[in-house]
Amino acid sequence: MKRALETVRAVCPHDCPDTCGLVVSVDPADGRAVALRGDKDHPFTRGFLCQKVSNYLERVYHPGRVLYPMRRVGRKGEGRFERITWAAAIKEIAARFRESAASPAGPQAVLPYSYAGTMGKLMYASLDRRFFHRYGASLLARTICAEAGSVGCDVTLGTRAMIDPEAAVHARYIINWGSNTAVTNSHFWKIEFEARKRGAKIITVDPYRSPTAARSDWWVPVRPGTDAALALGVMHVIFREGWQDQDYLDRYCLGTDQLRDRVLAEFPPERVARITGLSAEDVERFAREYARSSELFGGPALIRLNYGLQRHGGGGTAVRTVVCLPALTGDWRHVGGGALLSTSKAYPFDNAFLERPDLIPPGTRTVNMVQLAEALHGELPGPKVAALFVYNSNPASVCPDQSRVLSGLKREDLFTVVHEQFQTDTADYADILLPATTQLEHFDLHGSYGHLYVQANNPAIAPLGEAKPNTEVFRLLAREMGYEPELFEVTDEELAKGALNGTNGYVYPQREAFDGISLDAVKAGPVRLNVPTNWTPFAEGGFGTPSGKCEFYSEREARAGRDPLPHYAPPHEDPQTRPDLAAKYPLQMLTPPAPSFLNSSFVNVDTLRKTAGEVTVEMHPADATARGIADGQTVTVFNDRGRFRAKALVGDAVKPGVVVSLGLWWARYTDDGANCNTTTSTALTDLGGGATFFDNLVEVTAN
Ligand SMILES: Nc1nc2c(c(=O)[nH]1)N[C@H]1C(S)=C(S)[C@@H](COP(=O)(O)OP(=O)(O)OC[C@H]3O[C@@H](n4cnc5c(=O)[nH]c(N)nc54)[C@H](O)[C@@H]3O)O[C@H]1N2
Ligand SMILES: Nc1nc2c(c(=O)[nH]1)N[C@H]1C(S)=C(S)[C@@H](COP(=O)(O)OP(=O)(O)OC[C@H]3O[C@@H](n4cnc5c(=O)[nH]c(N)nc54)[C@H](O)[C@@H]3O)O[C@H]1N2
Ligand SMILES: [Mo]
Repeated sequence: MKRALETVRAVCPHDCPDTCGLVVSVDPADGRAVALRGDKDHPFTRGFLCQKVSNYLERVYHPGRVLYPMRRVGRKGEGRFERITWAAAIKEIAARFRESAASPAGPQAVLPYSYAGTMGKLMYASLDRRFFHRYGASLLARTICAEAGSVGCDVTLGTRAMIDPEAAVHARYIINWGSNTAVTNSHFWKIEFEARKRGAKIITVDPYRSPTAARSDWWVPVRPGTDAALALGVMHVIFREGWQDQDYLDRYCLGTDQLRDRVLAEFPPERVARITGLSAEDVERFAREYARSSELFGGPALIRLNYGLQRHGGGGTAVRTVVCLPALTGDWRHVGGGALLSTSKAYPFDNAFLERPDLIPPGTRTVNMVQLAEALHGELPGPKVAALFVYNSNPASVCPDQSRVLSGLKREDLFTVVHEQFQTDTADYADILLPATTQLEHFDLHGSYGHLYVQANNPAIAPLGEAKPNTEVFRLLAREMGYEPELFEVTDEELAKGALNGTNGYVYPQREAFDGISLDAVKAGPVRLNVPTNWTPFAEGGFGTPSGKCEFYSEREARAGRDPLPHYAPPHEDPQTRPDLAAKYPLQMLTPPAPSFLNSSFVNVDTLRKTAGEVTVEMHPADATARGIADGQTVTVFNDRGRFRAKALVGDAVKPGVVVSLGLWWARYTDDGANCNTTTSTALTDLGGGATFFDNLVEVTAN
């Protein structure tokens, strides 16, 4: 007789706004997961999964899983290892850490390096942070993705731009701004399409005709890094025509007169057209449709703002500027109107309880993760990194200035630990490689940055091989170091309970969002935060800024010695302001991830790599012809930092002067062992110290 399968409720842990509910079927006879599908009862993700996660069991049971602790036997980067025991691995790591702490460089020569391989609250940041804080390691500024926009939003709104994503069905003019929503946020894209059925118009502001742009009613091909200029031009037209919601401005905003004076004087559509590469008519049309959305389309306008515009020198200011728009039009008043970057701040998790920042020794330096190349070569203030502990991240593939990251990882005097599920490009450089569990093998608690439900991930299967969750690795290390049991002998469930109970962390705007939400309830299925249906957080102002208003004029920015008003800051590598650099490298290159990868995750899953095809570079026929490049030909993309080979795709997905190479490939699956990050730079954004991956001038040659 066939035995009934057990079903377990789980959560997709990957760095994506959708945070899907999963249902895993396990065969009790051998404890093996035999099926994984979307949770139909999840109010937001409704049972639909992306291609990557529908194939998740291929990832979990991948023959390339790291299953045992290992020590390097070959040269660094060769990826040859021998199996050792957990006890030996932990002993060796602790000994190296003690050695570092006793050396003249001190504990700050140890650098933890992690990002969002998993977004689970416990595996992303809990005992790992406690451990490194207790030890006194260098702090890591986790800036590689979202910091420019977070700080940009914060200047204007005092929190992230957010609305209830489910309310977006009521929007009637939807702008995907630097957002490949159809791919990177596919459940929200469904909502956009539902709104479209009800009469909404969908537009996409993107230099690349992404899948989202291609399926929108209007593709607005702004020149890379010039979004702030576009937004300021739109404001010019709104004020010139008197289309602003003066009542909203008078009640809830600060600095309207200064903003109006600036945009009327400095950002007429003709100037904006020269900066952005759009026509003045398109700027006028954009402003008209946006500001008069109710009249023209029957409802409010919504900006789905994402990360594309942030990854440029002026990316922080671009976000700061774009999120001023819904206050000008008063769209925040209306259900579904406003702007949405991230709902993460709606969750009042007690991060201080999880991470214990009070343990950080005073004066500890912070290393910006974008500048790993500099950190490994001893070019930052403070001690040269002597030991690196990598988890939840694959810096050899995802960091800018890849050649210098790799030469740093090759240093013979560097001790590198990598805790991973797979032998990634980074793992190849490890001295000690530790096996990590996947989401099916551990417990975790989840918020989301794209919806408003709290979820628990229940473990479905036993850890494969000797894999251990992140929390357990730091329990073992803390024990070996002799650290306080009250800090580390805490179970994952206790951590989750504490995270749900507390409200010590920075929380805005809804402190009560967790009231009455118990861990038991969350383990049984997704629980909506305590926020009203069709939540409109800023309908009556109530912003998180010091003044409580939407701050066009920012006293904080003035005090920091920066421009107190929204403005346009050109990219670092801008052909208009850097003609010297553009003479050598005339093409602005964007490198967003290929749809079937998640940054560098999933590249090793055969089905998904086949879908992605190969490394390509998309270019306009005018640029191809000028270089004697034919469609389908292999070309070299390069600048002073590095080079990589790619297949040229010649077509009209980009305008002249822009090229796109979808990432983020692992070295072993490319012809030349390099990916697009050989060409990207470690220069930072104007606000937040973020990465500038898309601010990158290159040349392409036909050989
Ligand atoms: N399938 C899939 N989903 C993902 C991810 C993934 O790798 N794969 N990554 C996840 C993560 S970590 C993140 S942060 C999010 C990212 O989500 P998105 O921000 O939606 O994704 P990106 O592809 O990085 O960038 C979006 C678009 O911005 C465009 N862009 C580049 N420069 C500019 C510019 O100057 N101005 C404007 N207006 N647009 C510009 C790019 O061409 C790209 O089409 O997605 C998450 N979801
Ligand atoms: N050129 C260019 N570079 C980019 C980007 C781009 O668009 N263009 N995107 C940037 C963005 S948006 C981001 S967010 C970063 C992402 O950079 P990363 O955070 O490094 O993301 P991933 O490439 O997904 O690698 C995550 C790794 O964590 C591992 N992992 C998953 N779960 C666990 C776990 O529970 N424990 C441990 N120990 N490991 C685990 C996975 O196997 C995977 O190898 O990349 C950035 N890099
Ligand atoms: Mo990201």
